[in-house]
Amino acid sequence: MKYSLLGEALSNIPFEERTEENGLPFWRSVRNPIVARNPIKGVARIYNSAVVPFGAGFAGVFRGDTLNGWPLLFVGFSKDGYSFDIREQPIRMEYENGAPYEMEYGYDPRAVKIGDTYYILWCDGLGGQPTIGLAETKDFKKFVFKGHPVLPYSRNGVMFPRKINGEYVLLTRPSDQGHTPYGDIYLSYSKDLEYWGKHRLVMKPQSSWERLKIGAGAVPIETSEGWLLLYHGVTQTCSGYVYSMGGALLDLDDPSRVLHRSKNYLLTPEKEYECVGFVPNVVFPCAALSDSATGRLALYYGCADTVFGMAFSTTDEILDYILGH
Ligand code: BMA
Repeated sequence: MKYSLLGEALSNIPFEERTEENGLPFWRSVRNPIVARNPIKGVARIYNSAVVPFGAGFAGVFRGDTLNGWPLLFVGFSKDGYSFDIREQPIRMEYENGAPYEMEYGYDPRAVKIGDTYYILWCDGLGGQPTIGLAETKDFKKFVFKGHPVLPYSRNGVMFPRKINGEYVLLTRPSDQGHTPYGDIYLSYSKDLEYWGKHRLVMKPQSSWERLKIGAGAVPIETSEGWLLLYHGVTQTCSGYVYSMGGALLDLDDPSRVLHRSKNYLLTPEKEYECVGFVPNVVFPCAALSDSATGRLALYYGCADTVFGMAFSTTDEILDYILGH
């Protein structure tokens, strides 16, 4: 391996050899979509969702749009990282005192393990307005709601997988009430997961394919060259938005510093299940598994706001692509 992955080894990472030669660093699973339409009773579409290693397999927090059009979060488990047993009851959260947390809606979840705790972040309603919700779980059965790190309006909350200089670090994308036609990635620090501050701008749209807005995607991956951030970028065409995936490397000690950033996208809607659906032309990364022993990476991403897919790459291919473009 040319570049090292500094995270943990994951010997059971799902992985497939390269099948696509389109000049991009990622290739899609031949099993896509891994979650198809109408996946569980009462849910029409599961797409932008989070997957993490859990026990001997994997756990997922899924965005499911119900038959009345309302987005909620669902939990699921998998032995192999491909087939998930997704529970039909939406996730119920509680406050630390055991009182139920009434979630207005929940979408685009991310999940990260820090120490022995999994933190779930998602787009949550606060007074009906979108912002980031934060919850913790150890077993994916009991979810304790920890509050809203930032005020409305915000989306795409993603936490780094370890403290940096003694503090938790959170990426967000301040926005507005609707389908925001702008947006930059910011970060905030916290010593206790309760009070967040020291807000910094990380990056703004740069290339034409992301000229409207960008938002953090998967949990940043620690490499010898910096934090690998896979993010989504949106452009506007005469027939609507197009969501692609970009890649950047952030400074390990000061992740508000962008060291390198690819001018080209790393993945863009090409397959029919990415180009046709509830919202056409969307690839929306939310999670990535990585194996430090081999440098392999498995990406989970939503496709056309309709189904859920996977793509694969290696740290060497991704970093060479970012550094070369
Ligand atoms: C964003 C979010 C995502 C969605 C995308 C494309 O604003 O709502 O959940 O995938 O739009 O519709």
